[in-house]
Amino acid sequence: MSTTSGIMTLSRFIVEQERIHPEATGEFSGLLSDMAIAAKIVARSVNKAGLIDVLGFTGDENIFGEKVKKLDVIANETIIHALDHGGHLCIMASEESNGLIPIPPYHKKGKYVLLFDPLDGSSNIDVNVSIGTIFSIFRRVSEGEDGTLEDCLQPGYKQVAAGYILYGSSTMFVYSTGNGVHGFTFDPSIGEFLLSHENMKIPERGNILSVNAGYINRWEDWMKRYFEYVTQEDPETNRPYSLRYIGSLVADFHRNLLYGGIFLYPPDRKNPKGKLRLLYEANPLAFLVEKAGGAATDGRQRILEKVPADLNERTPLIIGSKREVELVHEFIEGKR
Ligand code: AHM
Ligand code: MG
Repeated sequence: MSTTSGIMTLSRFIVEQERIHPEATGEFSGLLSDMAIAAKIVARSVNKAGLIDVLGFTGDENIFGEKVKKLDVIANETIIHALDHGGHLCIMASEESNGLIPIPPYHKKGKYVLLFDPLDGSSNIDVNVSIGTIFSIFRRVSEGEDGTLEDCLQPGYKQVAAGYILYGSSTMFVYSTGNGVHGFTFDPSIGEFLLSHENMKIPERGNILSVNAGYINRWEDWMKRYFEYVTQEDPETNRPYSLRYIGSLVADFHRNLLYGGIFLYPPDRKNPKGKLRLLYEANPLAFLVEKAGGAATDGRQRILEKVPADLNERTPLIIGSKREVELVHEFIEGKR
């Protein structure tokens, strides 16, 4: 006999979490709920992505004479418009927008700051491979009504919440407010995210390695030695690590979170600071991985301790199971 008593929707979960904090005003819950609505709208666009060609929208303009927007632009605009009028935010910034995104003057301002990458994994958008949205939430530090750059350039350990939406074989909403990392799977038949992965913990070790090994000749010496090491037969497991690289950070991160392993985007000869963005990619995932028991560094320090100098700052990223990150550091420090 089926029962619905055990079903926990994202909205109910958010409200129940709020009850744990008697001082909560509901503003934060409202912000997360708006994010969930944005996620559903973006998921709908992502699911229709392949139909653009079928419907003949191949040129710069669609049949209505409108410009066909790229999916990452659509996702960016969707998130901005789903969140700019809720009264919860004072400022936003996005990987897709230049500079700060102010809250329009006619909307109420709130005490939170939202930073996001609307559609991560852009090279996979047109080929039906998993992509995602990543978000990071801070409490404002500036005085005055409108948020400022200072509100956006806070170190990652000050995040009050972070999460991602993975548009994969199903759509998932994963987030943490510091109290566990929780995953919800979208059920399109009822239009709700349902709790499917409560309190996720990343295994302490894992032999999945996610890195773009095509850059091997640009890598620094420690990275080449590490790669050589993990591609040898491991006497314990009788096999080398498995290389798994989707090219969508969210999807690679999600798999490694569940199975254990490590993702690296190291510095290289061409990109001494790596490629990934501190504010929109590294910080939110570092927050999540630490809450799940893992680790994230730039090879020198914890990602969450880095003080950003500008919105588009890039950082090398080493993120995943705790022991795997420690192993990489042994190579960086020349111990191996
Ligand atoms: P994007 O924000 O333009 O999509 O770039 C970020 C993506 C990550 O999702 C992915 O891990 C990485 O870039 C892949 O880069 P590369 O092709 O250099 O391996
Ligand atoms: Mg990105």
